[in-house]
Amino acid sequence: MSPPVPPIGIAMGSDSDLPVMEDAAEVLDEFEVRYEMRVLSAHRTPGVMKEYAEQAHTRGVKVIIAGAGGAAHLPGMLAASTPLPVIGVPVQTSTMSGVDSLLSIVQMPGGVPVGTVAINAADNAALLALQILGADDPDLRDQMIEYKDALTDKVEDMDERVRERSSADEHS
Ligand code: RP5
Repeated sequence: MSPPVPPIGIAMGSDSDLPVMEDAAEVLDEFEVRYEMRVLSAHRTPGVMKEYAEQAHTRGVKVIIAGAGGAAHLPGMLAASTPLPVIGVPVQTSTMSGVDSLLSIVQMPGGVPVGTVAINAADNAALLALQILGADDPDLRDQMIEYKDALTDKVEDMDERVRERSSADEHS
């Protein structure tokens, strides 16, 4: 029997996007949620990309995270051909610092949304994908609550350290 299809698909336009998209994979590893990774180019392998988008939900994928840079048409073109939620990650380019990718991904026409995170924020894309899955998965939702509690603890520690430093300065 073949293993079940992972609920999250991570797609990217080129393997040059991989260093950024690995951040999404790391978050999913942390939550022990399985994913599949593909290089699918909207411009260089449009047929393969369309087939992936059209079939993902029939195979059991539930959310697609898509990263691309420059013209960055991949997230939008996937969204055009899938009923699944697509989260776009604008990958930073050397020429325009990723603003080109961001605007390209975020400016979708009405009716074909792509949820867009900040430039290179593949980690946030993964967290959002987990939150979407968690809406219907109490264990995953509990893990997300723990994650957020840990963030709160971290910032409270920061606050304590900064406040200690300022009162030490006051008395020096
Ligand atoms: C986009 O063009 C890719 O997503 C990548 O960010 C950018 C450059 O691709 P390569 O020239 O590195 O293959 O399609």
